[in-house]
Amino acid sequence: MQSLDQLKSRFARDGAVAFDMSPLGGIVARLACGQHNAVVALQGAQVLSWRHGTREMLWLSPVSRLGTGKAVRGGIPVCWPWFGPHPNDAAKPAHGFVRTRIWGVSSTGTTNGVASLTLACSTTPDDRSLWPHAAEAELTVTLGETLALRLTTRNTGTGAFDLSQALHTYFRVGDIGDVAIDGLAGRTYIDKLADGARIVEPGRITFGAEVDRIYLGDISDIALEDGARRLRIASTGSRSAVVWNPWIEKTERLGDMGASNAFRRMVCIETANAGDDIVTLASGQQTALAVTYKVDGPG
Ligand code: TA6
Repeated sequence: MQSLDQLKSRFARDGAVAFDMSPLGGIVARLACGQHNAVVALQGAQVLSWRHGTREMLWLSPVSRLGTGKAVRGGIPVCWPWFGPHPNDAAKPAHGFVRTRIWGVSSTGTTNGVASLTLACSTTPDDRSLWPHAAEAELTVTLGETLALRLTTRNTGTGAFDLSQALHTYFRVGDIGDVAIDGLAGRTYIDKLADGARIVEPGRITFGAEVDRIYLGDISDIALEDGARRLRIASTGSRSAVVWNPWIEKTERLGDMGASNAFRRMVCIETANAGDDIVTLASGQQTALAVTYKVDGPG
């Protein structure tokens, strides 16, 4: 595991990439580009914060801590190498096993003020009981006027495997009652709250109860309306998007959202390979899941 001093000497980039110990209890990278900033934990390669100017764009539970053995609630968790319950053993952790792993920094950069950070995590022989394949995940986070993430998976083993994954982004909103999502009208979604019923989305999505859906098909351009503010979500390498808000009862059940009404300040829109959108990688093959977030409306 890389020490803080090693990271500072090898990968810090003046004015663009710095490393320090977060008050949450783990090493983080701090990216800066002009008046924009992002914070990425080495644990889980998880973006914890993205400040576009003075506005925090991501929701993070106030009770989340690093190094507890539990995934941090909020920011952009990396669900890999499976999304949701384990493909054939519900007793295994949901959303894969890399959210609590310390990823290694493999590179940092700054070009024309845009800051980038690449982290990597490989499966080990000890992981075979969880997932009997060999693979490497690499996440590149790029901060400029936009925030971009690219999650590359390489099959480093001898056999093929099926991969499902998600960039499980928790967006911070003013109030869920003022939120609408455009770009998914006409798409079929799997409703996880209705025994997996498949329903065609008639129009823009608004919220008045728990929502947990996997939208399928061309989801390459989604817009999040949060009152007067608008965020564009452009993805590649994905034919599924998850929309989730836990609402009252699930917030209670989760127990780590920080407040019983915390669901009012967040919505998850996740760029994924999930549901029917599973990627099969032969030995030596790779695939990339990528998303770019652009603030459209008033900052
Ligand atoms: O992406 C939505 C979802 O699958 C929900 O069903 C809920 O379980 C959420 O992910 C959070 O999962 P986590 O394992 O982080 O508690």
